[in-house]
Amino acid sequence: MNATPPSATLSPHAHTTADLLQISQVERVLHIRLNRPAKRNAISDALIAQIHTAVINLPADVGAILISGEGDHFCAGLDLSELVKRDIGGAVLHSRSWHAAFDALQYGKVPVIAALHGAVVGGGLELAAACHIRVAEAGAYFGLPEGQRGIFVGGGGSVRIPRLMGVSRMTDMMLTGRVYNADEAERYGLVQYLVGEGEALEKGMALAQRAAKTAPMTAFAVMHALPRIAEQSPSEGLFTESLMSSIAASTPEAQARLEAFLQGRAEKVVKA
Ligand code: 1HE
Repeated sequence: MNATPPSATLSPHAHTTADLLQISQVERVLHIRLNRPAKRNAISDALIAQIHTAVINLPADVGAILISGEGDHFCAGLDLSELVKRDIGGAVLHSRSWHAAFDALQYGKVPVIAALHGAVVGGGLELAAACHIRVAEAGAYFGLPEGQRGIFVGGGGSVRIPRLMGVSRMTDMMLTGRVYNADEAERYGLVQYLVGEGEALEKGMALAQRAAKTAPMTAFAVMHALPRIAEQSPSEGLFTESLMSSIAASTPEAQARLEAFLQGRAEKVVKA
C-alpha cells in the first residue's frame, strides 16, 4: 500500500510499443482496450508492460480511464504459455512487475472504470480488482483458475480480492474452482454495477465521463487517502480524514464549487 514496487526487467520491445492495446480518447476519458482477442486478452510480459506504460503516461487532459477487453472476453488472466519458462527469480520479478503496473493504475492520477464481459478470470480478475469501479454484463463470469493450475495469484489478487468480497469467498474460488456469475459478483461486492449483455462499455463510459468531472483533490483523496484510512485504526483514520478534508476544502476548485451551489448554479442531489 505504501511505496510503488519497482518494475521488473521486461523485453525492450514491450516498453516502446502499445500494439497489444487499443487506446482512444473520448473527451476527457482515455479508453484502453486489451487487444489480444485471439488469446482471450491473456496478459503476457509485453501486455503488462504496455498497461503500465499507458497508465503512467496519461495525456494531461485525461480525467478518467475506461478499461475493457476486445473480443468475447474481458481477460483470460496470465499468459500461461510464458509461465512455464520462468525460474524462481524470474517469477518473483514477474509478479512484482504486475504489482507495479496495477499499483500505478490504482494509485495513479485518475479514476479507472472497468467494463467487464465474458471471462474475468485469474489475472484478469486481479486487473479488474485494481480498478476503482467495475461494471459487469449479465453474462460475465469470475474465477481464479490458479487453484486448478497448481499456482497462486501473483498480480495483487490476494490483497485486493478479499477486500472486495472476503477471504472465505476467495478461498472457495481457489480451492474448488468455484466460478461466480455476474449476479453473485454484484451481490458479493466484486462489482458495483450490473448491466445487460453488450451494455458494459456504454455504462462504463458514462461513469467514466462523470468521474472525470471530480475535482482533482477529491479524486486524490478518494483514490489515495480512502483505502489507507480504511486500513488505519479508527483514531488514526479520523485524524487522516481531518487532514485530507481540510486540504480538499481549501482548494480553489472546492471554493468555486461551493460558491456555485450557494448561488443555485450547481447540480442538486437527485432522488435515486
Ligand atoms: C490462453 C489463455 C491463457 C486462452 N494463457 N493462452 N488463466 C486461465 O487459467 C484461464 C485459461 N483460459 C480459459 O479458461 C479459456 O480460454 C477462457 C474461458 C478464458 C476462454 O475460452 P474460449 O473457449 O473462448 O477460448 P479458448 O479456445 O480456450 O482459447 C483461445 C486461445 O487462447 C487458445 O489458443 P489457440 O492458439 O489454441 O487458439 C488458448 O490456448 C488461448 N488462451 N487463455 C495463454 N490464460 C500474475 S499471476 C496471474 C495468474 C493467472 O492469471 S492464472 C490463470 C490463467
